[in-house]
Formats: sequence, structure tokens, C-alpha cells
Amino acid sequence: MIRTVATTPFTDQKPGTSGLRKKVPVFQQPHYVENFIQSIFDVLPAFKGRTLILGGDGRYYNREVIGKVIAMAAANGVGKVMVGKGGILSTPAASHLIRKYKAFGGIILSASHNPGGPKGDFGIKYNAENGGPAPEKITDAIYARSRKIGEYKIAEIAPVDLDRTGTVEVGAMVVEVVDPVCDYADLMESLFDFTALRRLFEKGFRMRFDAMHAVTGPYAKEIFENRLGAAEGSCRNFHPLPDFGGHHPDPNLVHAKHLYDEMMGPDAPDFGAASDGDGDRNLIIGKGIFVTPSDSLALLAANARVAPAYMTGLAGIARSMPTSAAADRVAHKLGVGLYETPTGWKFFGNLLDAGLVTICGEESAGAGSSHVREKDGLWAVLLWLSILAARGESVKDIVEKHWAEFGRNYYSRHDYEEIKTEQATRLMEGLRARLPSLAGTQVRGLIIQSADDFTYHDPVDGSLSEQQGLRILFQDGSRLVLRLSGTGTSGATLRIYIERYEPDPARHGLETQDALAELIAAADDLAGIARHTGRNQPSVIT
Ligand code: VG1
Ligand code: CO
Repeated sequence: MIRTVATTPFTDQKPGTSGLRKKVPVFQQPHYVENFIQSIFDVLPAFKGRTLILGGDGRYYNREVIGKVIAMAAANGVGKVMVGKGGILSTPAASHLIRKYKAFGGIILSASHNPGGPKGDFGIKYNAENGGPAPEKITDAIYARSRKIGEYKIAEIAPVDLDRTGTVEVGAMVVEVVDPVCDYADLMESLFDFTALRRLFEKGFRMRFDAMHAVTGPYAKEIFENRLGAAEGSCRNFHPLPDFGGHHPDPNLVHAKHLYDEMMGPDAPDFGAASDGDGDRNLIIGKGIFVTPSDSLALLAANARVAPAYMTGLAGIARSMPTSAAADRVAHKLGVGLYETPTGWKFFGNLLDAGLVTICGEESAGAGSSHVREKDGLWAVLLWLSILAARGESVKDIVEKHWAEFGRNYYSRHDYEEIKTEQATRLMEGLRARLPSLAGTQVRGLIIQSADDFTYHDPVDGSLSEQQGLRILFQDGSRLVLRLSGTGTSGATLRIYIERYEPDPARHGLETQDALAELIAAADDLAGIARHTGRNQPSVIT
């Protein structure tokens, strides 16, 4: 039986950089989830009778919301829901299923790298038919609808057993519970030379993969240990837990410090990697060297031809604006286009769909390719392994040779988390107002060449996205970027991206924070970070 339930709108259901993210108790308010899901169905074009992909990163409240979405999909005329067993699907795996089974879209339940648990974060994201996060046109429409919604439809059904694969009928709709790993692992096997990778492990290559008690555990076990023969125990923290074991599933040097310490230690394996809550990010650490995500993107692009899927070369490379220009130098050498987009994977979708780019990446530990429409943590790890297998050199040697050839983009991001929203707004507005007068002036001995607020013109659909980050470009090619996070769930997070290019190989061995010290000081002079926020240092440095 289908019920139509009267409801009143919430005013805060505006999707951010990657879907709607809030604290769990916010989602637990009566009608909150239902309103948002109905808003999605209300704005989508014809989907009646078609397939919806559904899954999440397994965090607290995942199963409850899966149940609600199934009941609402049945009431709204969806033909079939394909849901990962246990309600689990990594974000890249969901993207793949949407494409493979020609679904009209997918609903992914995740707050990615944010902590989970009853007081932690939760999130809902809609992905479109191409497998990618809905573009702003759709998320704006969902938000507009959520502010007017007066009722939603839900079917009264017996709960579906999510722990048993197979097909059940739910009213006029079919629910298929699928193995979340198999199709994705097959996709990886189609892109990379698994025989060559197996040989690498046979020769004694040691890796450590930390799934951080998040969604990639079962995927990593299957791919690295079962299919590629990495030693048992190569994957760590591989049981997905609803609260990620009380940790923060963010693969960076703060939250994956244990991995970093191991990789810097005397008995370090050859290669270390980790992924985030929903499996779309990657952290890469070699023996004795951390690879910044911006460098990793450049290296993956420069060496991609070692993998069968990219043997014929890349169509182009895209990076988010705050990501370092290391990839630009690679694109230049390869003679392919380089596209600079706003932060968030949704902006890569059009470029990938139009065949303009093959590899994309963000400074926030995201890299991916045209194989899906999301960033993909395990894909990045597999491409790294492919490069290591083909070149037979260490991560450190490969990175240092890359710098010697292209120069090094020293790069760091400083995050000021949970500052007061008014303070963050005042800081950004103050600097934005001064941007037009900055060109030609000096700060800390550095001459400012230009300053602006990044506007993106999508070359495919012509859409415009404004206010995507304040940029200060210096005459020597250095750069500062400031923007506010669109994924946080309490207060505001200020992100400062700092970059300096160093062509001279004799100066490639500096400590990153030392190499950037002047620029870091310049950022404070320009934006008054300490003055506005009362903080003397960032909460997280990556
Ligand atoms: C952050 C990152 C951005 C990334 C987004 C989603 O957004 O900076 O590059 O695409 O998270 O990643 P923001 O607006 O907080 O800076 V994920 O792995 O959380 O889905
Ligand atoms: Co993520």
C-alpha cells in the first residue's frame, strides 16, 4: 500500500560540494530523510520503471536510510532498485553500477571522510545517469523543491533482507541485493594488467593498505590479496564499522599517521596506501616518502600508458583549481588539454562525458579516470602499482625523477576547522573586496601579479559557476588560494592552499612547510587569518 504523507519543508537541505551532509541527529528528525529523497524524485525527468542504484559506506544510520529509500522508490514508480549487500557500495563502485546497468541514477549514502557514529556525520548524494554526482543544475533544483515540499510518498512494505543476495518483489518494484565487490573488481581487472601485478607480488613486493574500517576493506581484500596475491595481512582495518572504529576515515597525514610512521620506519614495506570512508580518496606513501595528491595526479598522468586501459594515451587532464599545477606541466609535455575546474568531482563529469579528458584529480587526495564518474581510491592504488611494476623503481626514485624532469611544485593545504561562520564570512568578504587593488602590490617581498575570485565556464554546457575560490597569483609563479569548505557539518572550515614552483633540482629536498614559509606568512598578512579567527595555527596541515 502506498501512503502519501503530509510534511513541511526544512530550510537547510542544500547539497554542498558533494551531496547533503549533516550530523546524524539532523537526519533523524521526523521526515528529514523522506523530504530530501522525495525532492530528488520530484525533480528528476522520467524514471518510471527504470533502475536505481543504492548503497552507502556502511556508516551509522546507513541501513535505516536504505530501508526508507527502497520504500519510497517503490511508491514513486521506480522499476528496480539494485542495492549492495549489507547496504554497502563504495562511491566508485556505485558509479560503475549506474553505468553498467544503465540505471537512471544512484543514491549514495556517505559523508565520505567525515567521522561517523550516532553523533557523527551522515550524507545523501544523488548521482545521475552518467554515474557522476548530479551537476549544480540538478542539485539546485532538488534544493528548491525541498523548500516547497508538502508531501511525500512511501510504500508500506516488509523490510528487505539486505544480507542475502538475490531478487525480491516489493509491490510492483524489484529489489536486487548484489555483491558490492564483484563487478567493481572485474572492472579493475579490465583496466590493469593483473598478470603483471601478480608477478610483482610473487617477487616479494610488500604493500600495506589501510581501509580505515571503512568501505574499501572488502574491495581491497578481494583485489589485492585474493586476485593479486599480495601477502595475507597486506590489508589492514578491513572490516567496515558503522563508526569506523571511532576514527576519522580521512586518509591524510593526521588521521593515517600510523601508516605514515610505518612507511618512514626501518621495516617499511615497499608501498603504503589508504582510502577514505566511501572509497573515493587515496593516500600514497612510499618507503620514506609521502606523495602529495597533486604530485600523485601528475605522476599518474605522466605514466598512465603502462596500464592497458591508457596504452593509447590520454585525451586530456583535468584538475580542480586549488590543485597544484604539477599536472599542467605533464599535460603540456604530452601535448594534451588541461582543464581547471571548481572543487568537487561533479565538475569533471561533462569533460569526461565529452571525451575531453581521461584523468582527473584534486589536491584533496582524489584521482580518477574515465572508467567511472567519481574519484576512485583503489583505482589510483592499482595505477601506482602498475607503474611500480613496469618501472621496477621505488616510489621515492620515481617521484624524485619526476621533479628533476618537470620541477617541483611545493604544495600544502592549511585547514582551519570549525571556526565561526560569521568570522569566516568576514574574512572572505574582506579579502574579496580588496582583490581588485592587489595587483602590483607586494607582500613579504613577493610581488602580486593578479588576484581574482575564480569563475568557471563549463566548456561543454556553457554553465557558469561563480565565487569558487579567491586566488592570489605572484610574479614568481607562486600562488595562494582561499575558499570555504562545502562538506563540513559544524561552523565553517577555511582552506588555504599554498603553492610554489621550484625548477632547480638542487632545491627539491626542502621541508615543504619551510619552502612555503614566506607564502604562509603572506596569507596571514593578506587575509588576517589570526585576526579574524583568533587561531595561530591551522587545525590540519596536509
Ligand atoms: C572536499 C575537498 C574536495 C572534494 C570534496 C568531497 O570539499 O576539498 O576536493 O571533492 O571534499 O570529497 P570541501 O568543499 O570541503 O573543500 V569526498 O571524498 O568527501 O566525497
Ligand atoms: Co570520499
